[in-house]
Amino acid sequence: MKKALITGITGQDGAYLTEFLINKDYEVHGIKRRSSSFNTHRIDHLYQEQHVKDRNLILHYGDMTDSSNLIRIVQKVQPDEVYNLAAQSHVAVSFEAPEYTADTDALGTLRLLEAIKTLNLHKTCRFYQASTSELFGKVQEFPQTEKTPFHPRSPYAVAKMYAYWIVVNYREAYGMYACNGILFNHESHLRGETFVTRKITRALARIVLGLKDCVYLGNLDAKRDWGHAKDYVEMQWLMLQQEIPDDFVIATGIQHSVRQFVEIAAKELGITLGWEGSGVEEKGIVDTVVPDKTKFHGKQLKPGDVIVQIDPRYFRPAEVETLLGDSSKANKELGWKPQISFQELVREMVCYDMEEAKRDAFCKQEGFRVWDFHE
Ligand code: NDP
Ligand code: GDR
Repeated sequence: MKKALITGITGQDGAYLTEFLINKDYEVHGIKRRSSSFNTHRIDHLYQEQHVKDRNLILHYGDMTDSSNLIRIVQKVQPDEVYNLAAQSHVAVSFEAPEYTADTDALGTLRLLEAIKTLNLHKTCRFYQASTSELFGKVQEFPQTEKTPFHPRSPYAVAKMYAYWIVVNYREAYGMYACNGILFNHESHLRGETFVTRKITRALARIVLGLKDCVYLGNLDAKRDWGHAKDYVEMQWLMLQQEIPDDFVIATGIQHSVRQFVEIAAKELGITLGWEGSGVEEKGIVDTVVPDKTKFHGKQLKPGDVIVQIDPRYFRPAEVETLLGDSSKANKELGWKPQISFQELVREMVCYDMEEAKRDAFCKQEGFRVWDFHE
């Protein structure tokens, strides 16, 4: 039985990858952070209680900022494969916490590689690094491939650029099997609630059910190449099963704007949106609405309702305006192709958030308090 160690196991990709590896008969070990509240909801369905014999999912407390802890975990687990998914992964937050982001995303990667090397596992243990399309930042070539020059535009992207090169360096210097997956944006119903896609699907569902009036967004014209996380974790595993380690771009090759994402998600809920104004004045206004789809206990959206507004607080000090990936290399060398379409992705997210919103609307109707949170 192969052993995999996943950092960032409690995140979106960590959850999909854990399920994928368990289905492949791996013993999966994950590093979770100590938190004042439960933080394992994405993997709770896979977790087995500590007293169960022959468990295939084992969690260890740890943090990418703590080298002795990482050494201890790697020593204990003796992994065949390490997937380094842990990161302060929010680009906007990285402008507010640049030092912590660098510590976790850049130095954290170095600490983990050093742990493997110090324990003399670098000839046997394979290493996957969660690299990112944010490395391309101010893009210099369309679409972006493994050969496109980097121009990072945020503390997050700069930290990930260090991580990218230190992985290449350990491969070249010590002959380690280490790979960068340069992944473009990938989403799902498990996506963190403050990333734009989930923020939109969650907010629209709540607006439709009368739990919220309006969603405030930043740059509606940013364009991204959005895929499904489930497709992308398969790729992470595939990259570690080759003869020679290499770096790969993973993307769908199709681009949409944030504005289009809002429109398509709204359509799934029976709403056609129109736009008025421009820049910070811009508003998304209900044009037509399918009555029964949005009716819940008397609340009814109507044409003219403003459900999207711009809040300049969501603009970034330096923006990545447009990203579009070309994953021909992964397609050719690894036989990888995404299976889930953009439309299916949006539908899945909307349906999931509608179910959650219905539950909250029901609780509210029965007199229970329902909380929203700051996005
Ligand atoms: P998430 O934000 O959902 O998950 C991040 C994970 O990292 C969480 O488990 C989080 O723990 C953990 N983490 C954060 N800081 C630390 C730390 N200091 N020590 C240990 N663990 C920590 O990200 P995704 O699952 O979406 O992404 C996975 C990786 O892929 C990240 O590295 C991200 O930067 C990268 N990436 C993601 C893309 C995407 O579109 N999703 C695209 C390209 C790259 P906790 O749950 O406690 O917060
Ligand atoms: P990104 O994802 O920065 O691409 O990083 P995010 O969903 O945060 O932003 C995508 C684009 O949408 C614009 N935007 C908003 N973004 C957020 N979060 N909130 C808003 O209200 C809003 N309005 C407009 C942003 O300006 C941006 O242009 C994600 C993360 O998963 C990274 O870890 C990963 O490396 C990259 O994808 C690839």
